[in-house]
Amino acid sequence: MNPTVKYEITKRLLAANGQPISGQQLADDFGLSRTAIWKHIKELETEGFEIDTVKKKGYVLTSSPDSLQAAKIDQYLTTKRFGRNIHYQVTCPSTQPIAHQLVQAGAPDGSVVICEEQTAGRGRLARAWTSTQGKGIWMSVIIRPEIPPTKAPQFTLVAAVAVTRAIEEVCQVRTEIKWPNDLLINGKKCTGILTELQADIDRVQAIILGIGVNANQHLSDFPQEIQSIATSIQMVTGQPVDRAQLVARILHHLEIYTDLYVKHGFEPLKILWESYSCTLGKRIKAIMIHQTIEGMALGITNEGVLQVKTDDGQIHGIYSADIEIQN
Ligand code: BT5
Repeated sequence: MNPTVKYEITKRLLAANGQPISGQQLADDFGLSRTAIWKHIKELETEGFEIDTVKKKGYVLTSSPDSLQAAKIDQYLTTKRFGRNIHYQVTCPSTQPIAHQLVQAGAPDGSVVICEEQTAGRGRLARAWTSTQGKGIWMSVIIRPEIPPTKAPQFTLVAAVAVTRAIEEVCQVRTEIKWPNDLLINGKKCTGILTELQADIDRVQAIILGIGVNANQHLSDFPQEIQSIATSIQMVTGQPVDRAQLVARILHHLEIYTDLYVKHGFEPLKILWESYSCTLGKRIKAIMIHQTIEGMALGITNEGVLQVKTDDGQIHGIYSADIEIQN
């Protein structure tokens, strides 16, 4: 069965807003028989779409599954490039290696790999990322900016601002950014960001931005060992999140902030980042692979480097670390 036709039929049904769509019209538009259209409709039903057949009028979509397939995201998309090429899988080990392969195959700027469940989701330093089936947003966005590799790490901060804004707008809840890659609600982690890179010596080929958002989990969906540190948006607001709408909004802000960053650098985004930060002005412990530094988090530079003042008055620039906030 042609996946493009199925995608287009799904889009048409979603856009019809409960109005019937004639089977004959679909058949004419796609150059197929009515039986072929009917087969696509039956397949959509196996995927959880509920479709009534109304005599002499056509097909009516009465409900659609809570899934992240392209047609569902597409109905909310406002972007030019981001999310215009979506690779959807129900389950996969991790969206990151798939995105890396797509980069090699020439996937365009703004391509997205997204799934319902990751069986081997990953965080930084090969840590595990829990990605429960159908409850969150597990996606990798391929970005192809014209920048040198030294400007790539700030994409974690750019993405943090984009996701924060999107969650605030779609779910009416404020998240705080814990430098560099965590979004917290009430001090618990609801989003993690993983920035990976394919680059030549002097030019970025692609940034592979992994974004994991806990949307609709209950506490029992998290493994015991992270129940005290993790949260989901629904756990805080009590409202289920329309994941497809949130994905589209994240992509909306990500496209705008990416373009802004590539054109004007981090400075215009820094004020926004600072306004959402829960790290600055606090006493923190920065745990790095070979060193731990304790002190006051003063600010970030335009390069995204965290500045920490230790008790002896020295100021240290920290490029990457795990942060514990102490007050
Ligand atoms: C991160 O790493 O926070 C980056 C997470 C990126 C996940 C996305 S999902 C789509 C894409 N595909 C992938 O395979 N990954 C990306 P880090 O800062 O190292 O945090 C990892 C730590 O967060 C773990 O060691 C746990 O303590 C905790 N953790 C694991 N799963 C979690 C979850 N679902 N919610 C909150 N905390 C979690």
